Amino acid sequence: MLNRRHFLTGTAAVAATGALAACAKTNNTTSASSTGGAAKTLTLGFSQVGSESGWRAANTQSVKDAAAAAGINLKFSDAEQKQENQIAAIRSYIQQKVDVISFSPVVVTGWDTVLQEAKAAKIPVILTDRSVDVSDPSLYVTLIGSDFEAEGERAAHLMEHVLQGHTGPVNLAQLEGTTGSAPAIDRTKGFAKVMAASDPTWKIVVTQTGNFTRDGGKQVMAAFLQSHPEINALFAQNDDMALGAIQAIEAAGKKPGVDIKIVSCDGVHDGFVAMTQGKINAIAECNPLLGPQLMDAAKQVAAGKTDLPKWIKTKESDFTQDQAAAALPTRKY
Ligand code: GZL
Ligand code: ZN
Repeated sequence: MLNRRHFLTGTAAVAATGALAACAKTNNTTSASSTGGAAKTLTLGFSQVGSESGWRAANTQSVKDAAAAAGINLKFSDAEQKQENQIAAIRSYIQQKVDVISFSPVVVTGWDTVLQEAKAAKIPVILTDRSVDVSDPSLYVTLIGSDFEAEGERAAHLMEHVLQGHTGPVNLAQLEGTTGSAPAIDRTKGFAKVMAASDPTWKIVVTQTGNFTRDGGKQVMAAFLQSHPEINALFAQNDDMALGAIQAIEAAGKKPGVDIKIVSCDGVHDGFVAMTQGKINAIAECNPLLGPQLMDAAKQVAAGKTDLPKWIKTKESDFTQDQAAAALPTRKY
């Protein structure tokens, strides 16, 4: 196998025999690769929240699969739900001079400084999944993610649907997502907005974070049932906390989906299975498959396009128990 130097000499020899076209093509390729002019592989630095839920696992897989399919060199880090780990990861991507930085911010605040460092380093930033509260919106190019306030409203409408024909008071428990995260803040807001306009006898008697994990949902729901035995409806802000709460409800000798109606967000596989078992009554889907849109956006910003929409909203829908069995076989996550 000729090494590169010999090969280049060979190419020059071909030029001498007048096969200019072949040589020009080869030279172009050679000269391009020797000057690095050929299409450079794009390097994307991605900081993921953690691995707290089935949604997160599906989101991570989507990012990795889409990077591979797009021929993008992905540097991936898992922050274990700690903001300081995400900030450190973003700083390391800046030092490595990646072409684009992307992350799903665990909470909405505390990003101005590190995003100003990325801006100073002229590295464009794309948000996925969750948004940030920053003083200067130019600190990121676009957010690819869901409308969480709409998800909260959708969940409340699903709860109305599930409670149709219910007589007597509705005593709601709410399991909130990670404190300070965009989904927790906005799902809470959206759910409350519809509740306020709904039947005044409905009230949220207790609300607390379960940090988007199954264990969190189980522990907090067990405590809820101790302090509020009158609970007959639960809004869990993700399926994993609903699945944990189901364990606590059953341990307390009650039937989830019957004695306590349950609506959650996400629509992961196990959430659909719980609906087919009659344990979750309805789910407001939150689509984790953001990878392909992220890679498209990364290629565009790397090519200098900066006029992307500030928010690329994710498409998603709602599911009730009766639709779950039919939908399950074709679910992608
Ligand atoms: C929502 C995402 C949330 C999911 C949870 O887009 O940020 O975080 O609802 C996940 O399952 O942990
Ligand atoms: Zn309504």
